[in-house]
Amino acid sequence: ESYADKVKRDERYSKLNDSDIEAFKSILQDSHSLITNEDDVAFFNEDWMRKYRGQTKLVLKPKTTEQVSEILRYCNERNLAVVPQGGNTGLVGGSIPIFDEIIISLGSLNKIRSFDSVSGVLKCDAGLILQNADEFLKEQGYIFPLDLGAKGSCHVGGNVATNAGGLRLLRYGSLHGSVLGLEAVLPDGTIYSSMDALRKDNTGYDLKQLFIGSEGTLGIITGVSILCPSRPQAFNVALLAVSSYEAVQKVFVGARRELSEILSAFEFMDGKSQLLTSRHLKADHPIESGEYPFYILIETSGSNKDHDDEKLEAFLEKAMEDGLVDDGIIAQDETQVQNLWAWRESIPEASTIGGGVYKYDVSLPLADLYGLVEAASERLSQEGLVDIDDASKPVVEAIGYGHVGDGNLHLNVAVREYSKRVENVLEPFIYEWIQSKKGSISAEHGLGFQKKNYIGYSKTDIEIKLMKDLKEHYDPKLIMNPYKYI
Ligand code: FAD
Ligand code: 2HG
Ligand code: ZN
Repeated sequence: ESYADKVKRDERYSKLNDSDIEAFKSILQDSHSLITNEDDVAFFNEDWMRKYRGQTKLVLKPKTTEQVSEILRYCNERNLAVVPQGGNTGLVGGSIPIFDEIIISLGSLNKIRSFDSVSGVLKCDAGLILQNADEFLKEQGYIFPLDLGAKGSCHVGGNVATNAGGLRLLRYGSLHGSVLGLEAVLPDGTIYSSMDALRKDNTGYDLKQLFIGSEGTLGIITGVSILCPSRPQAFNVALLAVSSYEAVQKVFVGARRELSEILSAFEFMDGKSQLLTSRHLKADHPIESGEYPFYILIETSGSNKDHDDEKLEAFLEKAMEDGLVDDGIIAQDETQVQNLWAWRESIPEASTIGGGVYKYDVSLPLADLYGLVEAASERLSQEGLVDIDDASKPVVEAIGYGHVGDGNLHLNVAVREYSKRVENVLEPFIYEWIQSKKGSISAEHGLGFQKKNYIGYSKTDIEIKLMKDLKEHYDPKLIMNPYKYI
């Protein structure tokens, strides 16, 4: 997608020269930590959706917090703009440069620092891959309090920088609660650390919160201290089919009431999303893809399998008797658990089936949640833009799914190519619709580059001014992740 019309390179930033490269080589002390080869750099310049492409000529991969500090101090003095990059799985174009900003990848800062098996506090480097963190915790009988489809690539630091929500926020809450401390490097090289943080500590401002969800605009997170729950011993997953969005809401109310403390995820998917996923996975749906207008995935987790099985079965029996659930399946073993989850977790990939996707990650009052998918679909149809089988139409399908338990919808408009025509039909229409329902234009993915001009739909002028004041205080030369939301 071309975005040169949206933003111009800011000439206040210096251009990289040979002596800069020499300076970085001497900081990093290792030729593998500095990438300049065009083919290798290309990988870091492009985002997961292949929607945004930067033009950096340099990727730095520091191995220590001190190296990050020296790099930032140098860049700040030289007015060189930078982009922190974790696993590059972000979905709003925040992790790639817009022009020639230097990428600072955290991929080599990836060690577990310590784990306290009594308190459950994990301390790790920011570049640790989420799945690696969880696998380590599994051996200790603990679980990472965040889970998401990108776990094999995303970093714990990237999760904190985006305040990722994911599939189990319903159970374990937001990172604003579970992160106990951070280590971060400010643009002038100052190392801030609250890694020794305790569960309770009311001594002044809670500074770490500023970095959680800051999307690389204030500093680089290098270390994370996080409280991890005990790993549940029993997991159950059920996939259900229902005939209306009304029924989705009723099943949710019932699940909270009857499954209560063992409910760990409540996700919904529309029939269209399951049809696309079926084509993407080249597999038959466990129930029947597209046959029902809505599907629900319920996960329970607890400490006693018999107890959980009994509760889930009784709940489903009642939901079917009440006519809320039309069909359903309960996973019988670990393979089936994974298989049922795949029909939810593969949707982001399935949404790229046509070549591109416009993503809207929104918070809405539950009653209005699916209304946005209907409104967007109607608008696209009125314009004659959608057809799942007709390759001459730019849009494949508009699908809705998400973390219904958190009031978080993912509207994905799968397209055959990125085009201004489709974008103009969708934006700002979608943002206006969300504002009219008092929702948020980003529930969990952040603003990044995609929504940089739309923050006003969810924040007041005063809020935006306070954010800008903070940004200018911590990053007076504005070298951190420029051209993005702030
Ligand atoms: P990146 O993409 O590399 O970076 C994201 C942003 O954080 C950028 O602005 C970057 O500059 C900044 N950043 C990264 N690391 C640091 C650091 N160490 N210090 C400072 N800034 C940093 N998100 C959800 O909330 N819930 C989901 O369920 C979910 N599922 C996903 C499923 C898939 C298949 C994919 C592709 C993405 C999904 N996401 C989800 C998006 C989500 O934002 C990311 O997966 C994840 O949190 C980003 O981590 P990352 O390491 O890839 O960060
Ligand atoms: C999810 O919940 C992620 O699967 C990704 O947040 C959503 O791709 C999306 O739009
Ligand atoms: Zn999500």
